[in-house]
Amino acid sequence: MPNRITTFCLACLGLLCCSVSADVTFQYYRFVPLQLRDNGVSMIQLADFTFYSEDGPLEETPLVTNPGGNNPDNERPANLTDFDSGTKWLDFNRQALIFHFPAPVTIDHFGFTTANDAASRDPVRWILEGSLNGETWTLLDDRSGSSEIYSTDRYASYEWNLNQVSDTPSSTLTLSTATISSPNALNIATGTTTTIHWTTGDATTVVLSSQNETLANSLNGSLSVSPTTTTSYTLSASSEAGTTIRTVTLYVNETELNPMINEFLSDPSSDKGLLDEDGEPSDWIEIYNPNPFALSLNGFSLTDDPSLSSIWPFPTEAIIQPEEHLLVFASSKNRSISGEEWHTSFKLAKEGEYLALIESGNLVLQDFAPYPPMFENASYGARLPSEGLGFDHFTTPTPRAQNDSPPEPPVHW
Ligand SMILES: [Ca+2]
Ligand SMILES: [Ca+2]
Ligand SMILES: [Ca+2]
Repeated sequence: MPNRITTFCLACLGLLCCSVSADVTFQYYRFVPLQLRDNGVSMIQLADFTFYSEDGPLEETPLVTNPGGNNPDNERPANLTDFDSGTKWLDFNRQALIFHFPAPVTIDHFGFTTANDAASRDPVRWILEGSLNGETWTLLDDRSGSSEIYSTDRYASYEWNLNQVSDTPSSTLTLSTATISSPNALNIATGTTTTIHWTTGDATTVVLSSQNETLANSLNGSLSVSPTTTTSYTLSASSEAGTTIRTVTLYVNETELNPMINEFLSDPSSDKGLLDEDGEPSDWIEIYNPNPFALSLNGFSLTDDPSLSSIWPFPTEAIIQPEEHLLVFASSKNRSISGEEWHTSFKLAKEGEYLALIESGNLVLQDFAPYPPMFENASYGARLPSEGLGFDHFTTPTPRAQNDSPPEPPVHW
């Protein structure tokens, strides 16, 4: 039996809404077919039926039942969850499917794959419901009046949004001073004026609070605060669809650790690894912020010049968020526009050369004088603290992410 799967771009077809996803969590899902492609047919079939979270298909396998159904021996409901379009479920009676998961699962859409032969047996109108107990059902997707007819292609996969589920409120929460802002956390000296800004969308109730004290209830706004000790602020935006919560922390007089060069790569190959916005392989440098609060990189520079006379400064608006791994391409393309990809004015020599992170006034915060020879597509980076201090070669580079464990050095290194 053929096992070809065609997946359609549903954003193009308008079937799957690609805006903010609306999650629901249930232990039972019930698919009730209401009409097949050929309205005179009572025999339904599908090859696969899949539930998706934001991260992709769910890994949990539900128990699938088809109460009142009449299935041929080798075309049982369990064939729907084997991720094999060559096996199918067929029901002569066009009854509902119930998917019973071992525990509640969160989904934001679902999909199915059509089976072999008769396209007349494809469902074109249905409802999908969710339940926590298998008895009380909530309508999630209602295609009872649908006139959308999809392709008659066989073994084609379709994904469907939940058209009865409202999006939970959107919201933003930001801390800012005159020089820096962050949606996560800032560190201030006592007395620094700090402003909390917030916006919400689709919310009916908004509470900005700190230490169980309500500070504001407006949908959007800003508020100046001046705590004397480290304080967290929480924005809770609610509607009938649910509640969205965001939290920011204002650290006061915390010790700041310097940002650091955490990893770099100097010998990229064109057939694998990271490409820049021009689609070209490039050297790169990863900067890490070890603090739980954002830092400004205004005044910081990178250089490969041991005399420090030729440097590449970060944009004045540059901010590195808490524990962020920020990437700068070392391409010599010299680009430093805020909000765009950053490229130093120099490249990194693979035989090893000088590299430094410097602060204003040519204060060298960290340097390699020089770094050792590099290997193709291997990076050089800081070991994880659990693996001891110092730098090592990594055969699996991790741009914009925590460094991997370094491999045992091969004999030829
Ligand atoms: Ca199957
Ligand atoms: Ca160089
Ligand atoms: Ca990394």
